[in-house]
Amino acid sequence: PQKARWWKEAVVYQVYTRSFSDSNGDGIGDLPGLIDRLDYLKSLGVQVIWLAPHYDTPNVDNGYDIRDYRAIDPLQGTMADFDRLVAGLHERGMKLIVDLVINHTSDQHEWFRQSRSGPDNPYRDFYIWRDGRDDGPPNNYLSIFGGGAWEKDEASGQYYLHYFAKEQPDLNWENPRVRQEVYDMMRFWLDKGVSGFRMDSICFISKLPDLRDLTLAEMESLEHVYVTGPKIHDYLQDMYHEVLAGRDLLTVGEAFGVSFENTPAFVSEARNELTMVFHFEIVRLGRHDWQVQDWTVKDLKAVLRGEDTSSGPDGWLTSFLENHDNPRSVSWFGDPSPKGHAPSAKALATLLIMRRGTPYIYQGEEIGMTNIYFDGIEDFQDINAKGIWNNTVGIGKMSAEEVLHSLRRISRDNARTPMQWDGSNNAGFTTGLPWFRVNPNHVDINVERQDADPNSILNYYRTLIQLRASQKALIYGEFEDVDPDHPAVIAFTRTLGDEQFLVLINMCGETEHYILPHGLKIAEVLLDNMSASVENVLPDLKPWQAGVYRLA
Ligand code: TEU
Repeated sequence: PQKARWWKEAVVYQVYTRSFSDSNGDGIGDLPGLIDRLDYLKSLGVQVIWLAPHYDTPNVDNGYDIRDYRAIDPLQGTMADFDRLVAGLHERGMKLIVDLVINHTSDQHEWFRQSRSGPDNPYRDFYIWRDGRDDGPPNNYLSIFGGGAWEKDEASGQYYLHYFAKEQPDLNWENPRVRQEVYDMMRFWLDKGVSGFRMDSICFISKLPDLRDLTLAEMESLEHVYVTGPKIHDYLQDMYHEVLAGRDLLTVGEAFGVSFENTPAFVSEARNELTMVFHFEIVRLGRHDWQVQDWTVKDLKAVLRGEDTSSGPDGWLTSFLENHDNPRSVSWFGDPSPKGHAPSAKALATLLIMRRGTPYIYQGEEIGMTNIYFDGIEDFQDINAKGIWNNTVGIGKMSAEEVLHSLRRISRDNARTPMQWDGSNNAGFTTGLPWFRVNPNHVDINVERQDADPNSILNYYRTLIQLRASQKALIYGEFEDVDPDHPAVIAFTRTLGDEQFLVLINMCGETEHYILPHGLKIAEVLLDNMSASVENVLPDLKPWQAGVYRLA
């Protein structure tokens, strides 16, 4: 049985500050804007906010390029605003976790300025410098954002490693001084009252010791190689003992590339590393890297079963369908058309909140925000989209139409359009000119309208979150897929002791004639997005019908 922990019971809400709420009319979301919305977040029932990087940054990758770990990005506010945010959350019985970006810094970070200034500088070894090979880089590593992973520094003739953009040089975790600096910085934020960290790209921090060349297959899935550094567990345990121990924190690691089988080593409570990780198998279902592929509901169920095992016997796991790096779930897994929008968003919400694991809601997901249509490459803002474009269309490898077709569907920009608060100009996000275009569908899809409508997606979320909080079995109960082979319906149970619930989700826009397997029978409807009663939930599941039921 699972040990009771606050971070297993909580529902987390991810705020991408830049696109959440702008208080000063400069068109960029900020901390005071977020503070203004805390009552809204409280009303949703979430207990924890995951804040996007709030640190001083040149914003090459929207804050994932940190220039100063101990200063606030002036576009987002001041240290006093940050302190007010923490206080405002604590007053409401809520907690804050912050984004911890420690695989790399900005190239404008003081450590890198020093490091770059020459091979003898005491900070040289804070980053990963190597001599070139022949006339090229030290090896054939590629960047996750496209292109090579080495940048030549003309002054010294050496190259530095960057798994992401060239403005994001990777820190050298081998260097104990780097680790001590990072630990100090983590203590600084913990002392300010934060309750944990979302650790960006954390499984990439240990590099492969020989920096050998990648095989062709490895070049196709870099994340699977970059997570195999032999010291990753040493570093995480060191960090735990130096910083995290005794503080009762939520620590969630981004585990892009870590297999389900290898996950218990990260999340086992006995090992003292992380409390949970994010896997990307679900959000990346139906694509390889940035190219779109087919997916089926059976594939999705196989991933759900696999991921459920990834906690191992004494670890925990996350549930999420969206974040700031992936398209909107209603556009990817659901049906964003007027007819399918609300029912499919509610069906997905049922999956998100009712499976086992701490749920993470991404801002706007709770009102069913959708992807946005981009006409051409000039409409994209994201450094990743531009990288993909330059490495395909830019070098004549693919046609513009082909690449645009994919980017429209998968681009990270889809998740980064401003939060839709109301139907007014700029959706109530800003009084100024928004940094990124507002989705025109904000006139229909917005918080104000859904708040007033008892049948809205937003109010369905509120009910789901309350339901989860009220039933231990929906938090700690075991997950069992009771119908792995059905092509359209997800059916699973959550069981704790004598308590057992059934969750049914019709994942398609057609009526499904459905008979429960194993002679199971529904005795009570706890929640149903079509307001069905015990007598008529089955045998005909309506398009996108979903709900939570007690079994007879
Ligand atoms: O993402 C790291 C990561 O491995 C991916 O999710 C990646 O961003 C995506 O696959 C690109 O298509 C984290 C952050 O979440 C992301 O926003 C940052 O850009 C990245 O690290 C670098 O810090």
